[in-house]
Amino acid sequence: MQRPAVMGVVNVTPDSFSDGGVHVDPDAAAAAARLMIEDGAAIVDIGGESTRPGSEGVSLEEELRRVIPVLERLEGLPVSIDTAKSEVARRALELGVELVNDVTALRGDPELAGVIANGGAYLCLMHMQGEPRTMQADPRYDDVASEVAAFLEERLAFAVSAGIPEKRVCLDPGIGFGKTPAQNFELVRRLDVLLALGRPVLIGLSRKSSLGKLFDPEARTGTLPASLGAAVAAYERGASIFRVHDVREHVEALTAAGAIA
Ligand code: HH2
Repeated sequence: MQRPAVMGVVNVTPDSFSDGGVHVDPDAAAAAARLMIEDGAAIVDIGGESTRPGSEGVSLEEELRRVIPVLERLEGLPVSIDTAKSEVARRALELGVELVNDVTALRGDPELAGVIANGGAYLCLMHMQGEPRTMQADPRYDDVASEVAAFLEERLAFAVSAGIPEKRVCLDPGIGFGKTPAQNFELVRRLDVLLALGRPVLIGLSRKSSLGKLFDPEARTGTLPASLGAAVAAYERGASIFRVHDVREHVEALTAAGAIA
């Protein structure tokens, strides 16, 4: 079993579903990212656009205004950029960012694949059914695990054909992106179907509403203990990268799980 790697989340947004408004000041965002690295994060994911259910997206100018000052303050540290925009990625890579986390899996901006290939960056390809504005309306699958795997296999082939080496790509089933709680849990339960593609799997369960809904049908976020339990369950099924808001707690939980594994 691979050692678990934790990706800390810093959303430089007013409206992210769980940390919206917390890190809008660039000094505060950079300080939060540094603390996550001290707490054991392998990388910190900086995002300037919320993709929560119902969100509309932001302009290029606004996204740059949010993330560039933070990236400037983090030069030399392990950072990824959560963006679907090639210009944001290009500027981020110039500032030393190592990984592009694209929730559209290279279906959004046609220039993005070239920017990643030329910059020699790592890439996370994520599955999403529909788009954030409407994706939770009525998600449907015949077989969620095999449909998500087929999508990611096709997107991986596309990335490789665009010049991004396969060994630089990780795959993510996109927990909460056009999926019911039952579909999210089935994806984790059947992670072997994704692992068969031969790439590391990243999972973002942290604070997601599927976890909260186990206890309260109206919940919009999940609790920390539920996030930790779900991360360990995903680790035991082969996930190796964990995108989380509470870094120290996940590092401890996953280190314990890793010691037993
Ligand atoms: N989840 C969110 C955003 N980006 N990227 C990947 N690869 N996987 C995920 O599961 C994922 C992601 C949503 O969480 P968050 O960033 O906390 O919220 P928001 O999109 O509202 O900013």
